[in-house]
Amino acid sequence: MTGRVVALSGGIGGAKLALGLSRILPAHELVVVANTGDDFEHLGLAISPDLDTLMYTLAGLADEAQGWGLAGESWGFMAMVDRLGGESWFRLGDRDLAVHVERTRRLRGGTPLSQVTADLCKALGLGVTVLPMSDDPIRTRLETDEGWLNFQDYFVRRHCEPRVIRLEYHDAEQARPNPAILAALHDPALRAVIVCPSNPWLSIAPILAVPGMRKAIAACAAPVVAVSPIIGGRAVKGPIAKIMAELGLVPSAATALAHYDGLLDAVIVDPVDAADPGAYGAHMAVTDTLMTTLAEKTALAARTLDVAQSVTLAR
Ligand code: FO1
Repeated sequence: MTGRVVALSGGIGGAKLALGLSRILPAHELVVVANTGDDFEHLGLAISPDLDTLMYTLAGLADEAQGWGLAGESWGFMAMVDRLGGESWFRLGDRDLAVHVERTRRLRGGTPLSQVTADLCKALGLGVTVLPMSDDPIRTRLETDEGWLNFQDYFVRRHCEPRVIRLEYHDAEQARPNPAILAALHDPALRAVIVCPSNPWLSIAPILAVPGMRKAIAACAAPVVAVSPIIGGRAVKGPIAKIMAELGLVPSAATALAHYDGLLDAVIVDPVDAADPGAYGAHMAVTDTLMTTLAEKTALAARTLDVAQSVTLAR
C-alpha cells in the first residue's frame, strides 16, 4: 500500500514509534504532527520540547536514555547559569541551546513555527515531515492542589508531584490548525492516522483541541489506529497513571484509549491488556508495545501499519 501516514505524537513515547515508522516508510510518506502544548518561553528563548524530541530522535541525535535533549551533550552553559544564581531547573544543553536560540531568532523575525521547524529539520538532515499542530501558541495548563501551573512548571520544576484537578489547553479555541496537516488529512490517498503511545491528556488532547483537527481526523479516508500508552495499568514513562488516578479514572489501557472518545477504528494493546476486547469500542490488535530497542520500535510500527491495512481491507 502507498499513501501518506499521519502520526500524532508527543515527546518520548511518540517519538519512539515515529522513529520505527521512519525506518519502514519512505520519508515522503510520513508526516508527524507534534504537540506544542508543552512549549514555553524560558530564559527568553522559545522552547518546543516535543518538536525537539521528535527532530533529535528522527535525526538520530537524541539522548535516548534520558528521553529528551541531544546525545553526548555538554552542560557548560547550564553550569554557568547555575553559578550566577539563574534559573537552572530546566536544563538546556550547550548544543540544544543553539536550536532554541535559532528558533527564537527566526520566530522574532516573523517566520512561523511550521517554517522554522521545516528549516531546522532540513538542517539536521531529516527527510520526514514534522509539523507543529499550529503556528499559534496553545499552552497546556494544569489546575492542581497548588493552583494553576504551566506545563513545564508542573512537569519539570515540580516533578509532576502536585495533584491534578483538571487540564486546559489555553488559547486553543482561537488557534488555527497547521494547513499542511489538514491537507494531509483530507488527501483521499491517506493510508493511516496513527495515534502514537503518547499521553492522551498531556500530548494528544492538545492536538485534538486545535479547531478543525478532530473533525478532519474523524472525516479522513483512512483508519485511525492508536497504540496504548499504558501497559498493565502502568505508564512506560511519565505521569499518565498518576494523573488518571487523580482525575478519578482507573489507570488502564481501556480508560486511556477511551479518552479519544469514538475517534479510533483500531487500538493496539499489549498482551497483558488483551483480556476484554469489548472494552475498547474499536477493533483490538494485540502485540508487544514496549519499545526499547530499534528493532522493537520498527516491529511495532510495522504491526501498526498492518492493523491499519486490515481495517481498510475490511471496510
Ligand atoms: N525534561 C526534564 O525532565 N528536565 C529538563 O531539564 C528538561 C529540559 C528540556 C530542554 C529542552 C527540551 O526540548 C526538552 C526538555 N525536557 C526536560 C523534556 C520536556 O520537559 C518534557 O519531556 C516534555 O515536554 C514532555 O513531552
